[in-house]
Amino acid sequence: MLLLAAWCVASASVRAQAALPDEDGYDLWLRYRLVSSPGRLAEYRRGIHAIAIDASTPLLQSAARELQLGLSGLLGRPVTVARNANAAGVVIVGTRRSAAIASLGLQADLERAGAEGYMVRTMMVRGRQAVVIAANSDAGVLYGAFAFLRHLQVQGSLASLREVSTPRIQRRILDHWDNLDRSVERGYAGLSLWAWDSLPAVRNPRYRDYARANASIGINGTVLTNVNANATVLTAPYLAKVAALAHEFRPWGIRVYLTARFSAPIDIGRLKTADPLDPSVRKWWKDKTDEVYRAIPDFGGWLVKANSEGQPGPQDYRRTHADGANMLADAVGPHGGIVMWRAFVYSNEVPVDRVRQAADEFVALDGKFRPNVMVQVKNGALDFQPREPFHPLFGAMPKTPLVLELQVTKEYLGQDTHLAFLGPLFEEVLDADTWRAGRGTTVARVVDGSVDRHRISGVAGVANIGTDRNWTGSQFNQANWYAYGRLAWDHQLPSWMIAGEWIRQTLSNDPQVLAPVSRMMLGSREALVNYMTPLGLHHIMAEGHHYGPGPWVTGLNRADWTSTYYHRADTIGIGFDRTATGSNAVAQYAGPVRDQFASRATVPDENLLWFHHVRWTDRLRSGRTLWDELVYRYSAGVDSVRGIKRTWEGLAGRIDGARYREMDAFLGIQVREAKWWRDASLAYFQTFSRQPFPAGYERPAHPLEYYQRLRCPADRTRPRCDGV
Ligand code: GCW
Repeated sequence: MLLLAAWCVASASVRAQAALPDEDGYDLWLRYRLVSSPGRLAEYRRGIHAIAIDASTPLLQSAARELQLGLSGLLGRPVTVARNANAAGVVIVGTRRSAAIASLGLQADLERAGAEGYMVRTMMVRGRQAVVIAANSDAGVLYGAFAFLRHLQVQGSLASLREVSTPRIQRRILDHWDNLDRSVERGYAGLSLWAWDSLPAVRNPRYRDYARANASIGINGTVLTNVNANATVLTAPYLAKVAALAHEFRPWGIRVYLTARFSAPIDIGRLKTADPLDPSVRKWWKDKTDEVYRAIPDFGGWLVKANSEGQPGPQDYRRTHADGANMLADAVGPHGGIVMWRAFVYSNEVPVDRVRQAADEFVALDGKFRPNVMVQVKNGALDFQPREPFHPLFGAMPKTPLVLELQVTKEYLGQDTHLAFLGPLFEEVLDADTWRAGRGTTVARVVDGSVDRHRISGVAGVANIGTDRNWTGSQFNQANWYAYGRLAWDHQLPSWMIAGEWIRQTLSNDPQVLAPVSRMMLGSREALVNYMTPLGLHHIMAEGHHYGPGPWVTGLNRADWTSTYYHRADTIGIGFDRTATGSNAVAQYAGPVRDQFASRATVPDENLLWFHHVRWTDRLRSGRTLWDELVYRYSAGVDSVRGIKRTWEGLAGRIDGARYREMDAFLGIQVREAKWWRDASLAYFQTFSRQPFPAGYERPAHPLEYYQRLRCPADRTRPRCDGV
């Protein structure tokens, strides 16, 4: 009898859940579905009736439009704009200059909100309960509107609503590595969103949705073009197209930036040289920049990759990076623009250690840049690996504002298919302590400018966005775009909170979904580190596309593009000695950090093989030998992914079928490929260690040659690796 009752309940709830309509993910986290908690819905319906806003500017119109759209969806009834701010249940929205806000005595909160921040609060206004969204600028109001909607989407209480927030970093930018032929370098989500052929005539509604999504998480800039740049974008016809995009983005507070190809004066300007000290070159850039500002008055500035991986640059003329950056800075300076000059450089000669080079070249230039130049530094000194120690430049250039460059697109982390929530990776970098000005000189505080009192600050995320209906290639990859924006706004937000917000807004407020999906997401990056590159291993991916395992890759033209260069496995041990007995890259860190990494006694296991060559038989903290620990970690990674997949299977029926199946299929790929990574890597490293697999661990399914023969696709239009 009891059993029967339980069966009835179970089948009834499955029936109810089966009714969830399919979704394609297009709405991202701006998915304003009816509030699912009856209690909260009733509270919101009692407390929210109309919006009072003087939508006299484009940004305020955006705020009004979004509030109407969002509130109507969440409350399940139309919420309209009312002129009268005196009725109960009005959401009063405006800047401190608007009459409705000015009289409310909000000075203290508004002070804290700063230029771009906001305050959102439930309070009594002339004897009636109201919600107030106020800011010092139109952009602040827009961010406040999104914050209010987010609060309702996660079903927070209206009664206790009181939030004041201000961004810690000024320029919160997405970098698109989008080419003019619409291919996207390291893009795994279809084509570039920018349809250059049909611009400026056709304004795809997607441009606006892109801007809305960014504004909702506080992103305020976008670099439209690849750092491997094409000067054609600087010609008049293309500038008209860029201006059209800027026009679509402007009402959402998003500024446009472009990449400047250093040889543009030659490529499109008919000059013989691009020497930054040549007067004709300087004039060319000044004139070109003036032309850009005529088309786009709020143009943000230039992003430049120079003398790196074959890109032209000032060193072609025996000038320095500072000479190049300063020339462009002088051109944008009068317009209020900035230059973001990338530090991702490594020489063509292949020196002792590629990870040393950025600091070797840039530290001496500290203090030599114009005030409107920022040097843009990747989170680690190599290249967006699943885990890297923080880039030493963050602890070495006090006089230069540094932009932190993060990669949202997961070039080395399973690309479109593998679930790897990057919140914990971003957080790890931001919280890393450089010790440059004593304890607590974290990367976050260097980048937000507070340590050195810089007047400008910035952060950049290499976008994972394309024309795929779900924007990012996989549903879960949306969470990385979201996490990037939230941390760019406030680098103190913990990942678990960001994951929770995203899940509630995007998937479900059901606690039975929230807890397991949070666990899946928060453990996913560490799982990936374990099955790809545990213990500080790095750059052992297959060549070129960087998708599957390729620890055996060797003998390419450039040694520092091969795996053997990085892991240095031999019969004695494995790992790159970056201490004084090796490349001494560790000396680029401030004293306490250098000492911690340089000593085998104190280096964290996570970075062990990044800094040390370790004997196969040495014992680690766990008590296991290095070889046994490798087997253990690789296997733990695979087990974690299997666990993630099982957790997901338990959610069938609680998430709409379309998204459930898509994520499930990707997790199936991830389980197979995590095992492929483990088996291939261990089969290969075992040829050096010549140690047996410890008891109780699965042996690789195939001999090493099998994995070495597999040919993997460079893009997703071809089938995945056969035989994995
Ligand atoms: O991560 C590497 C990528 C290149 C990229 C380069 C860079 C845009 O493999 O595709 O080029 O870094 O950041 O410049």
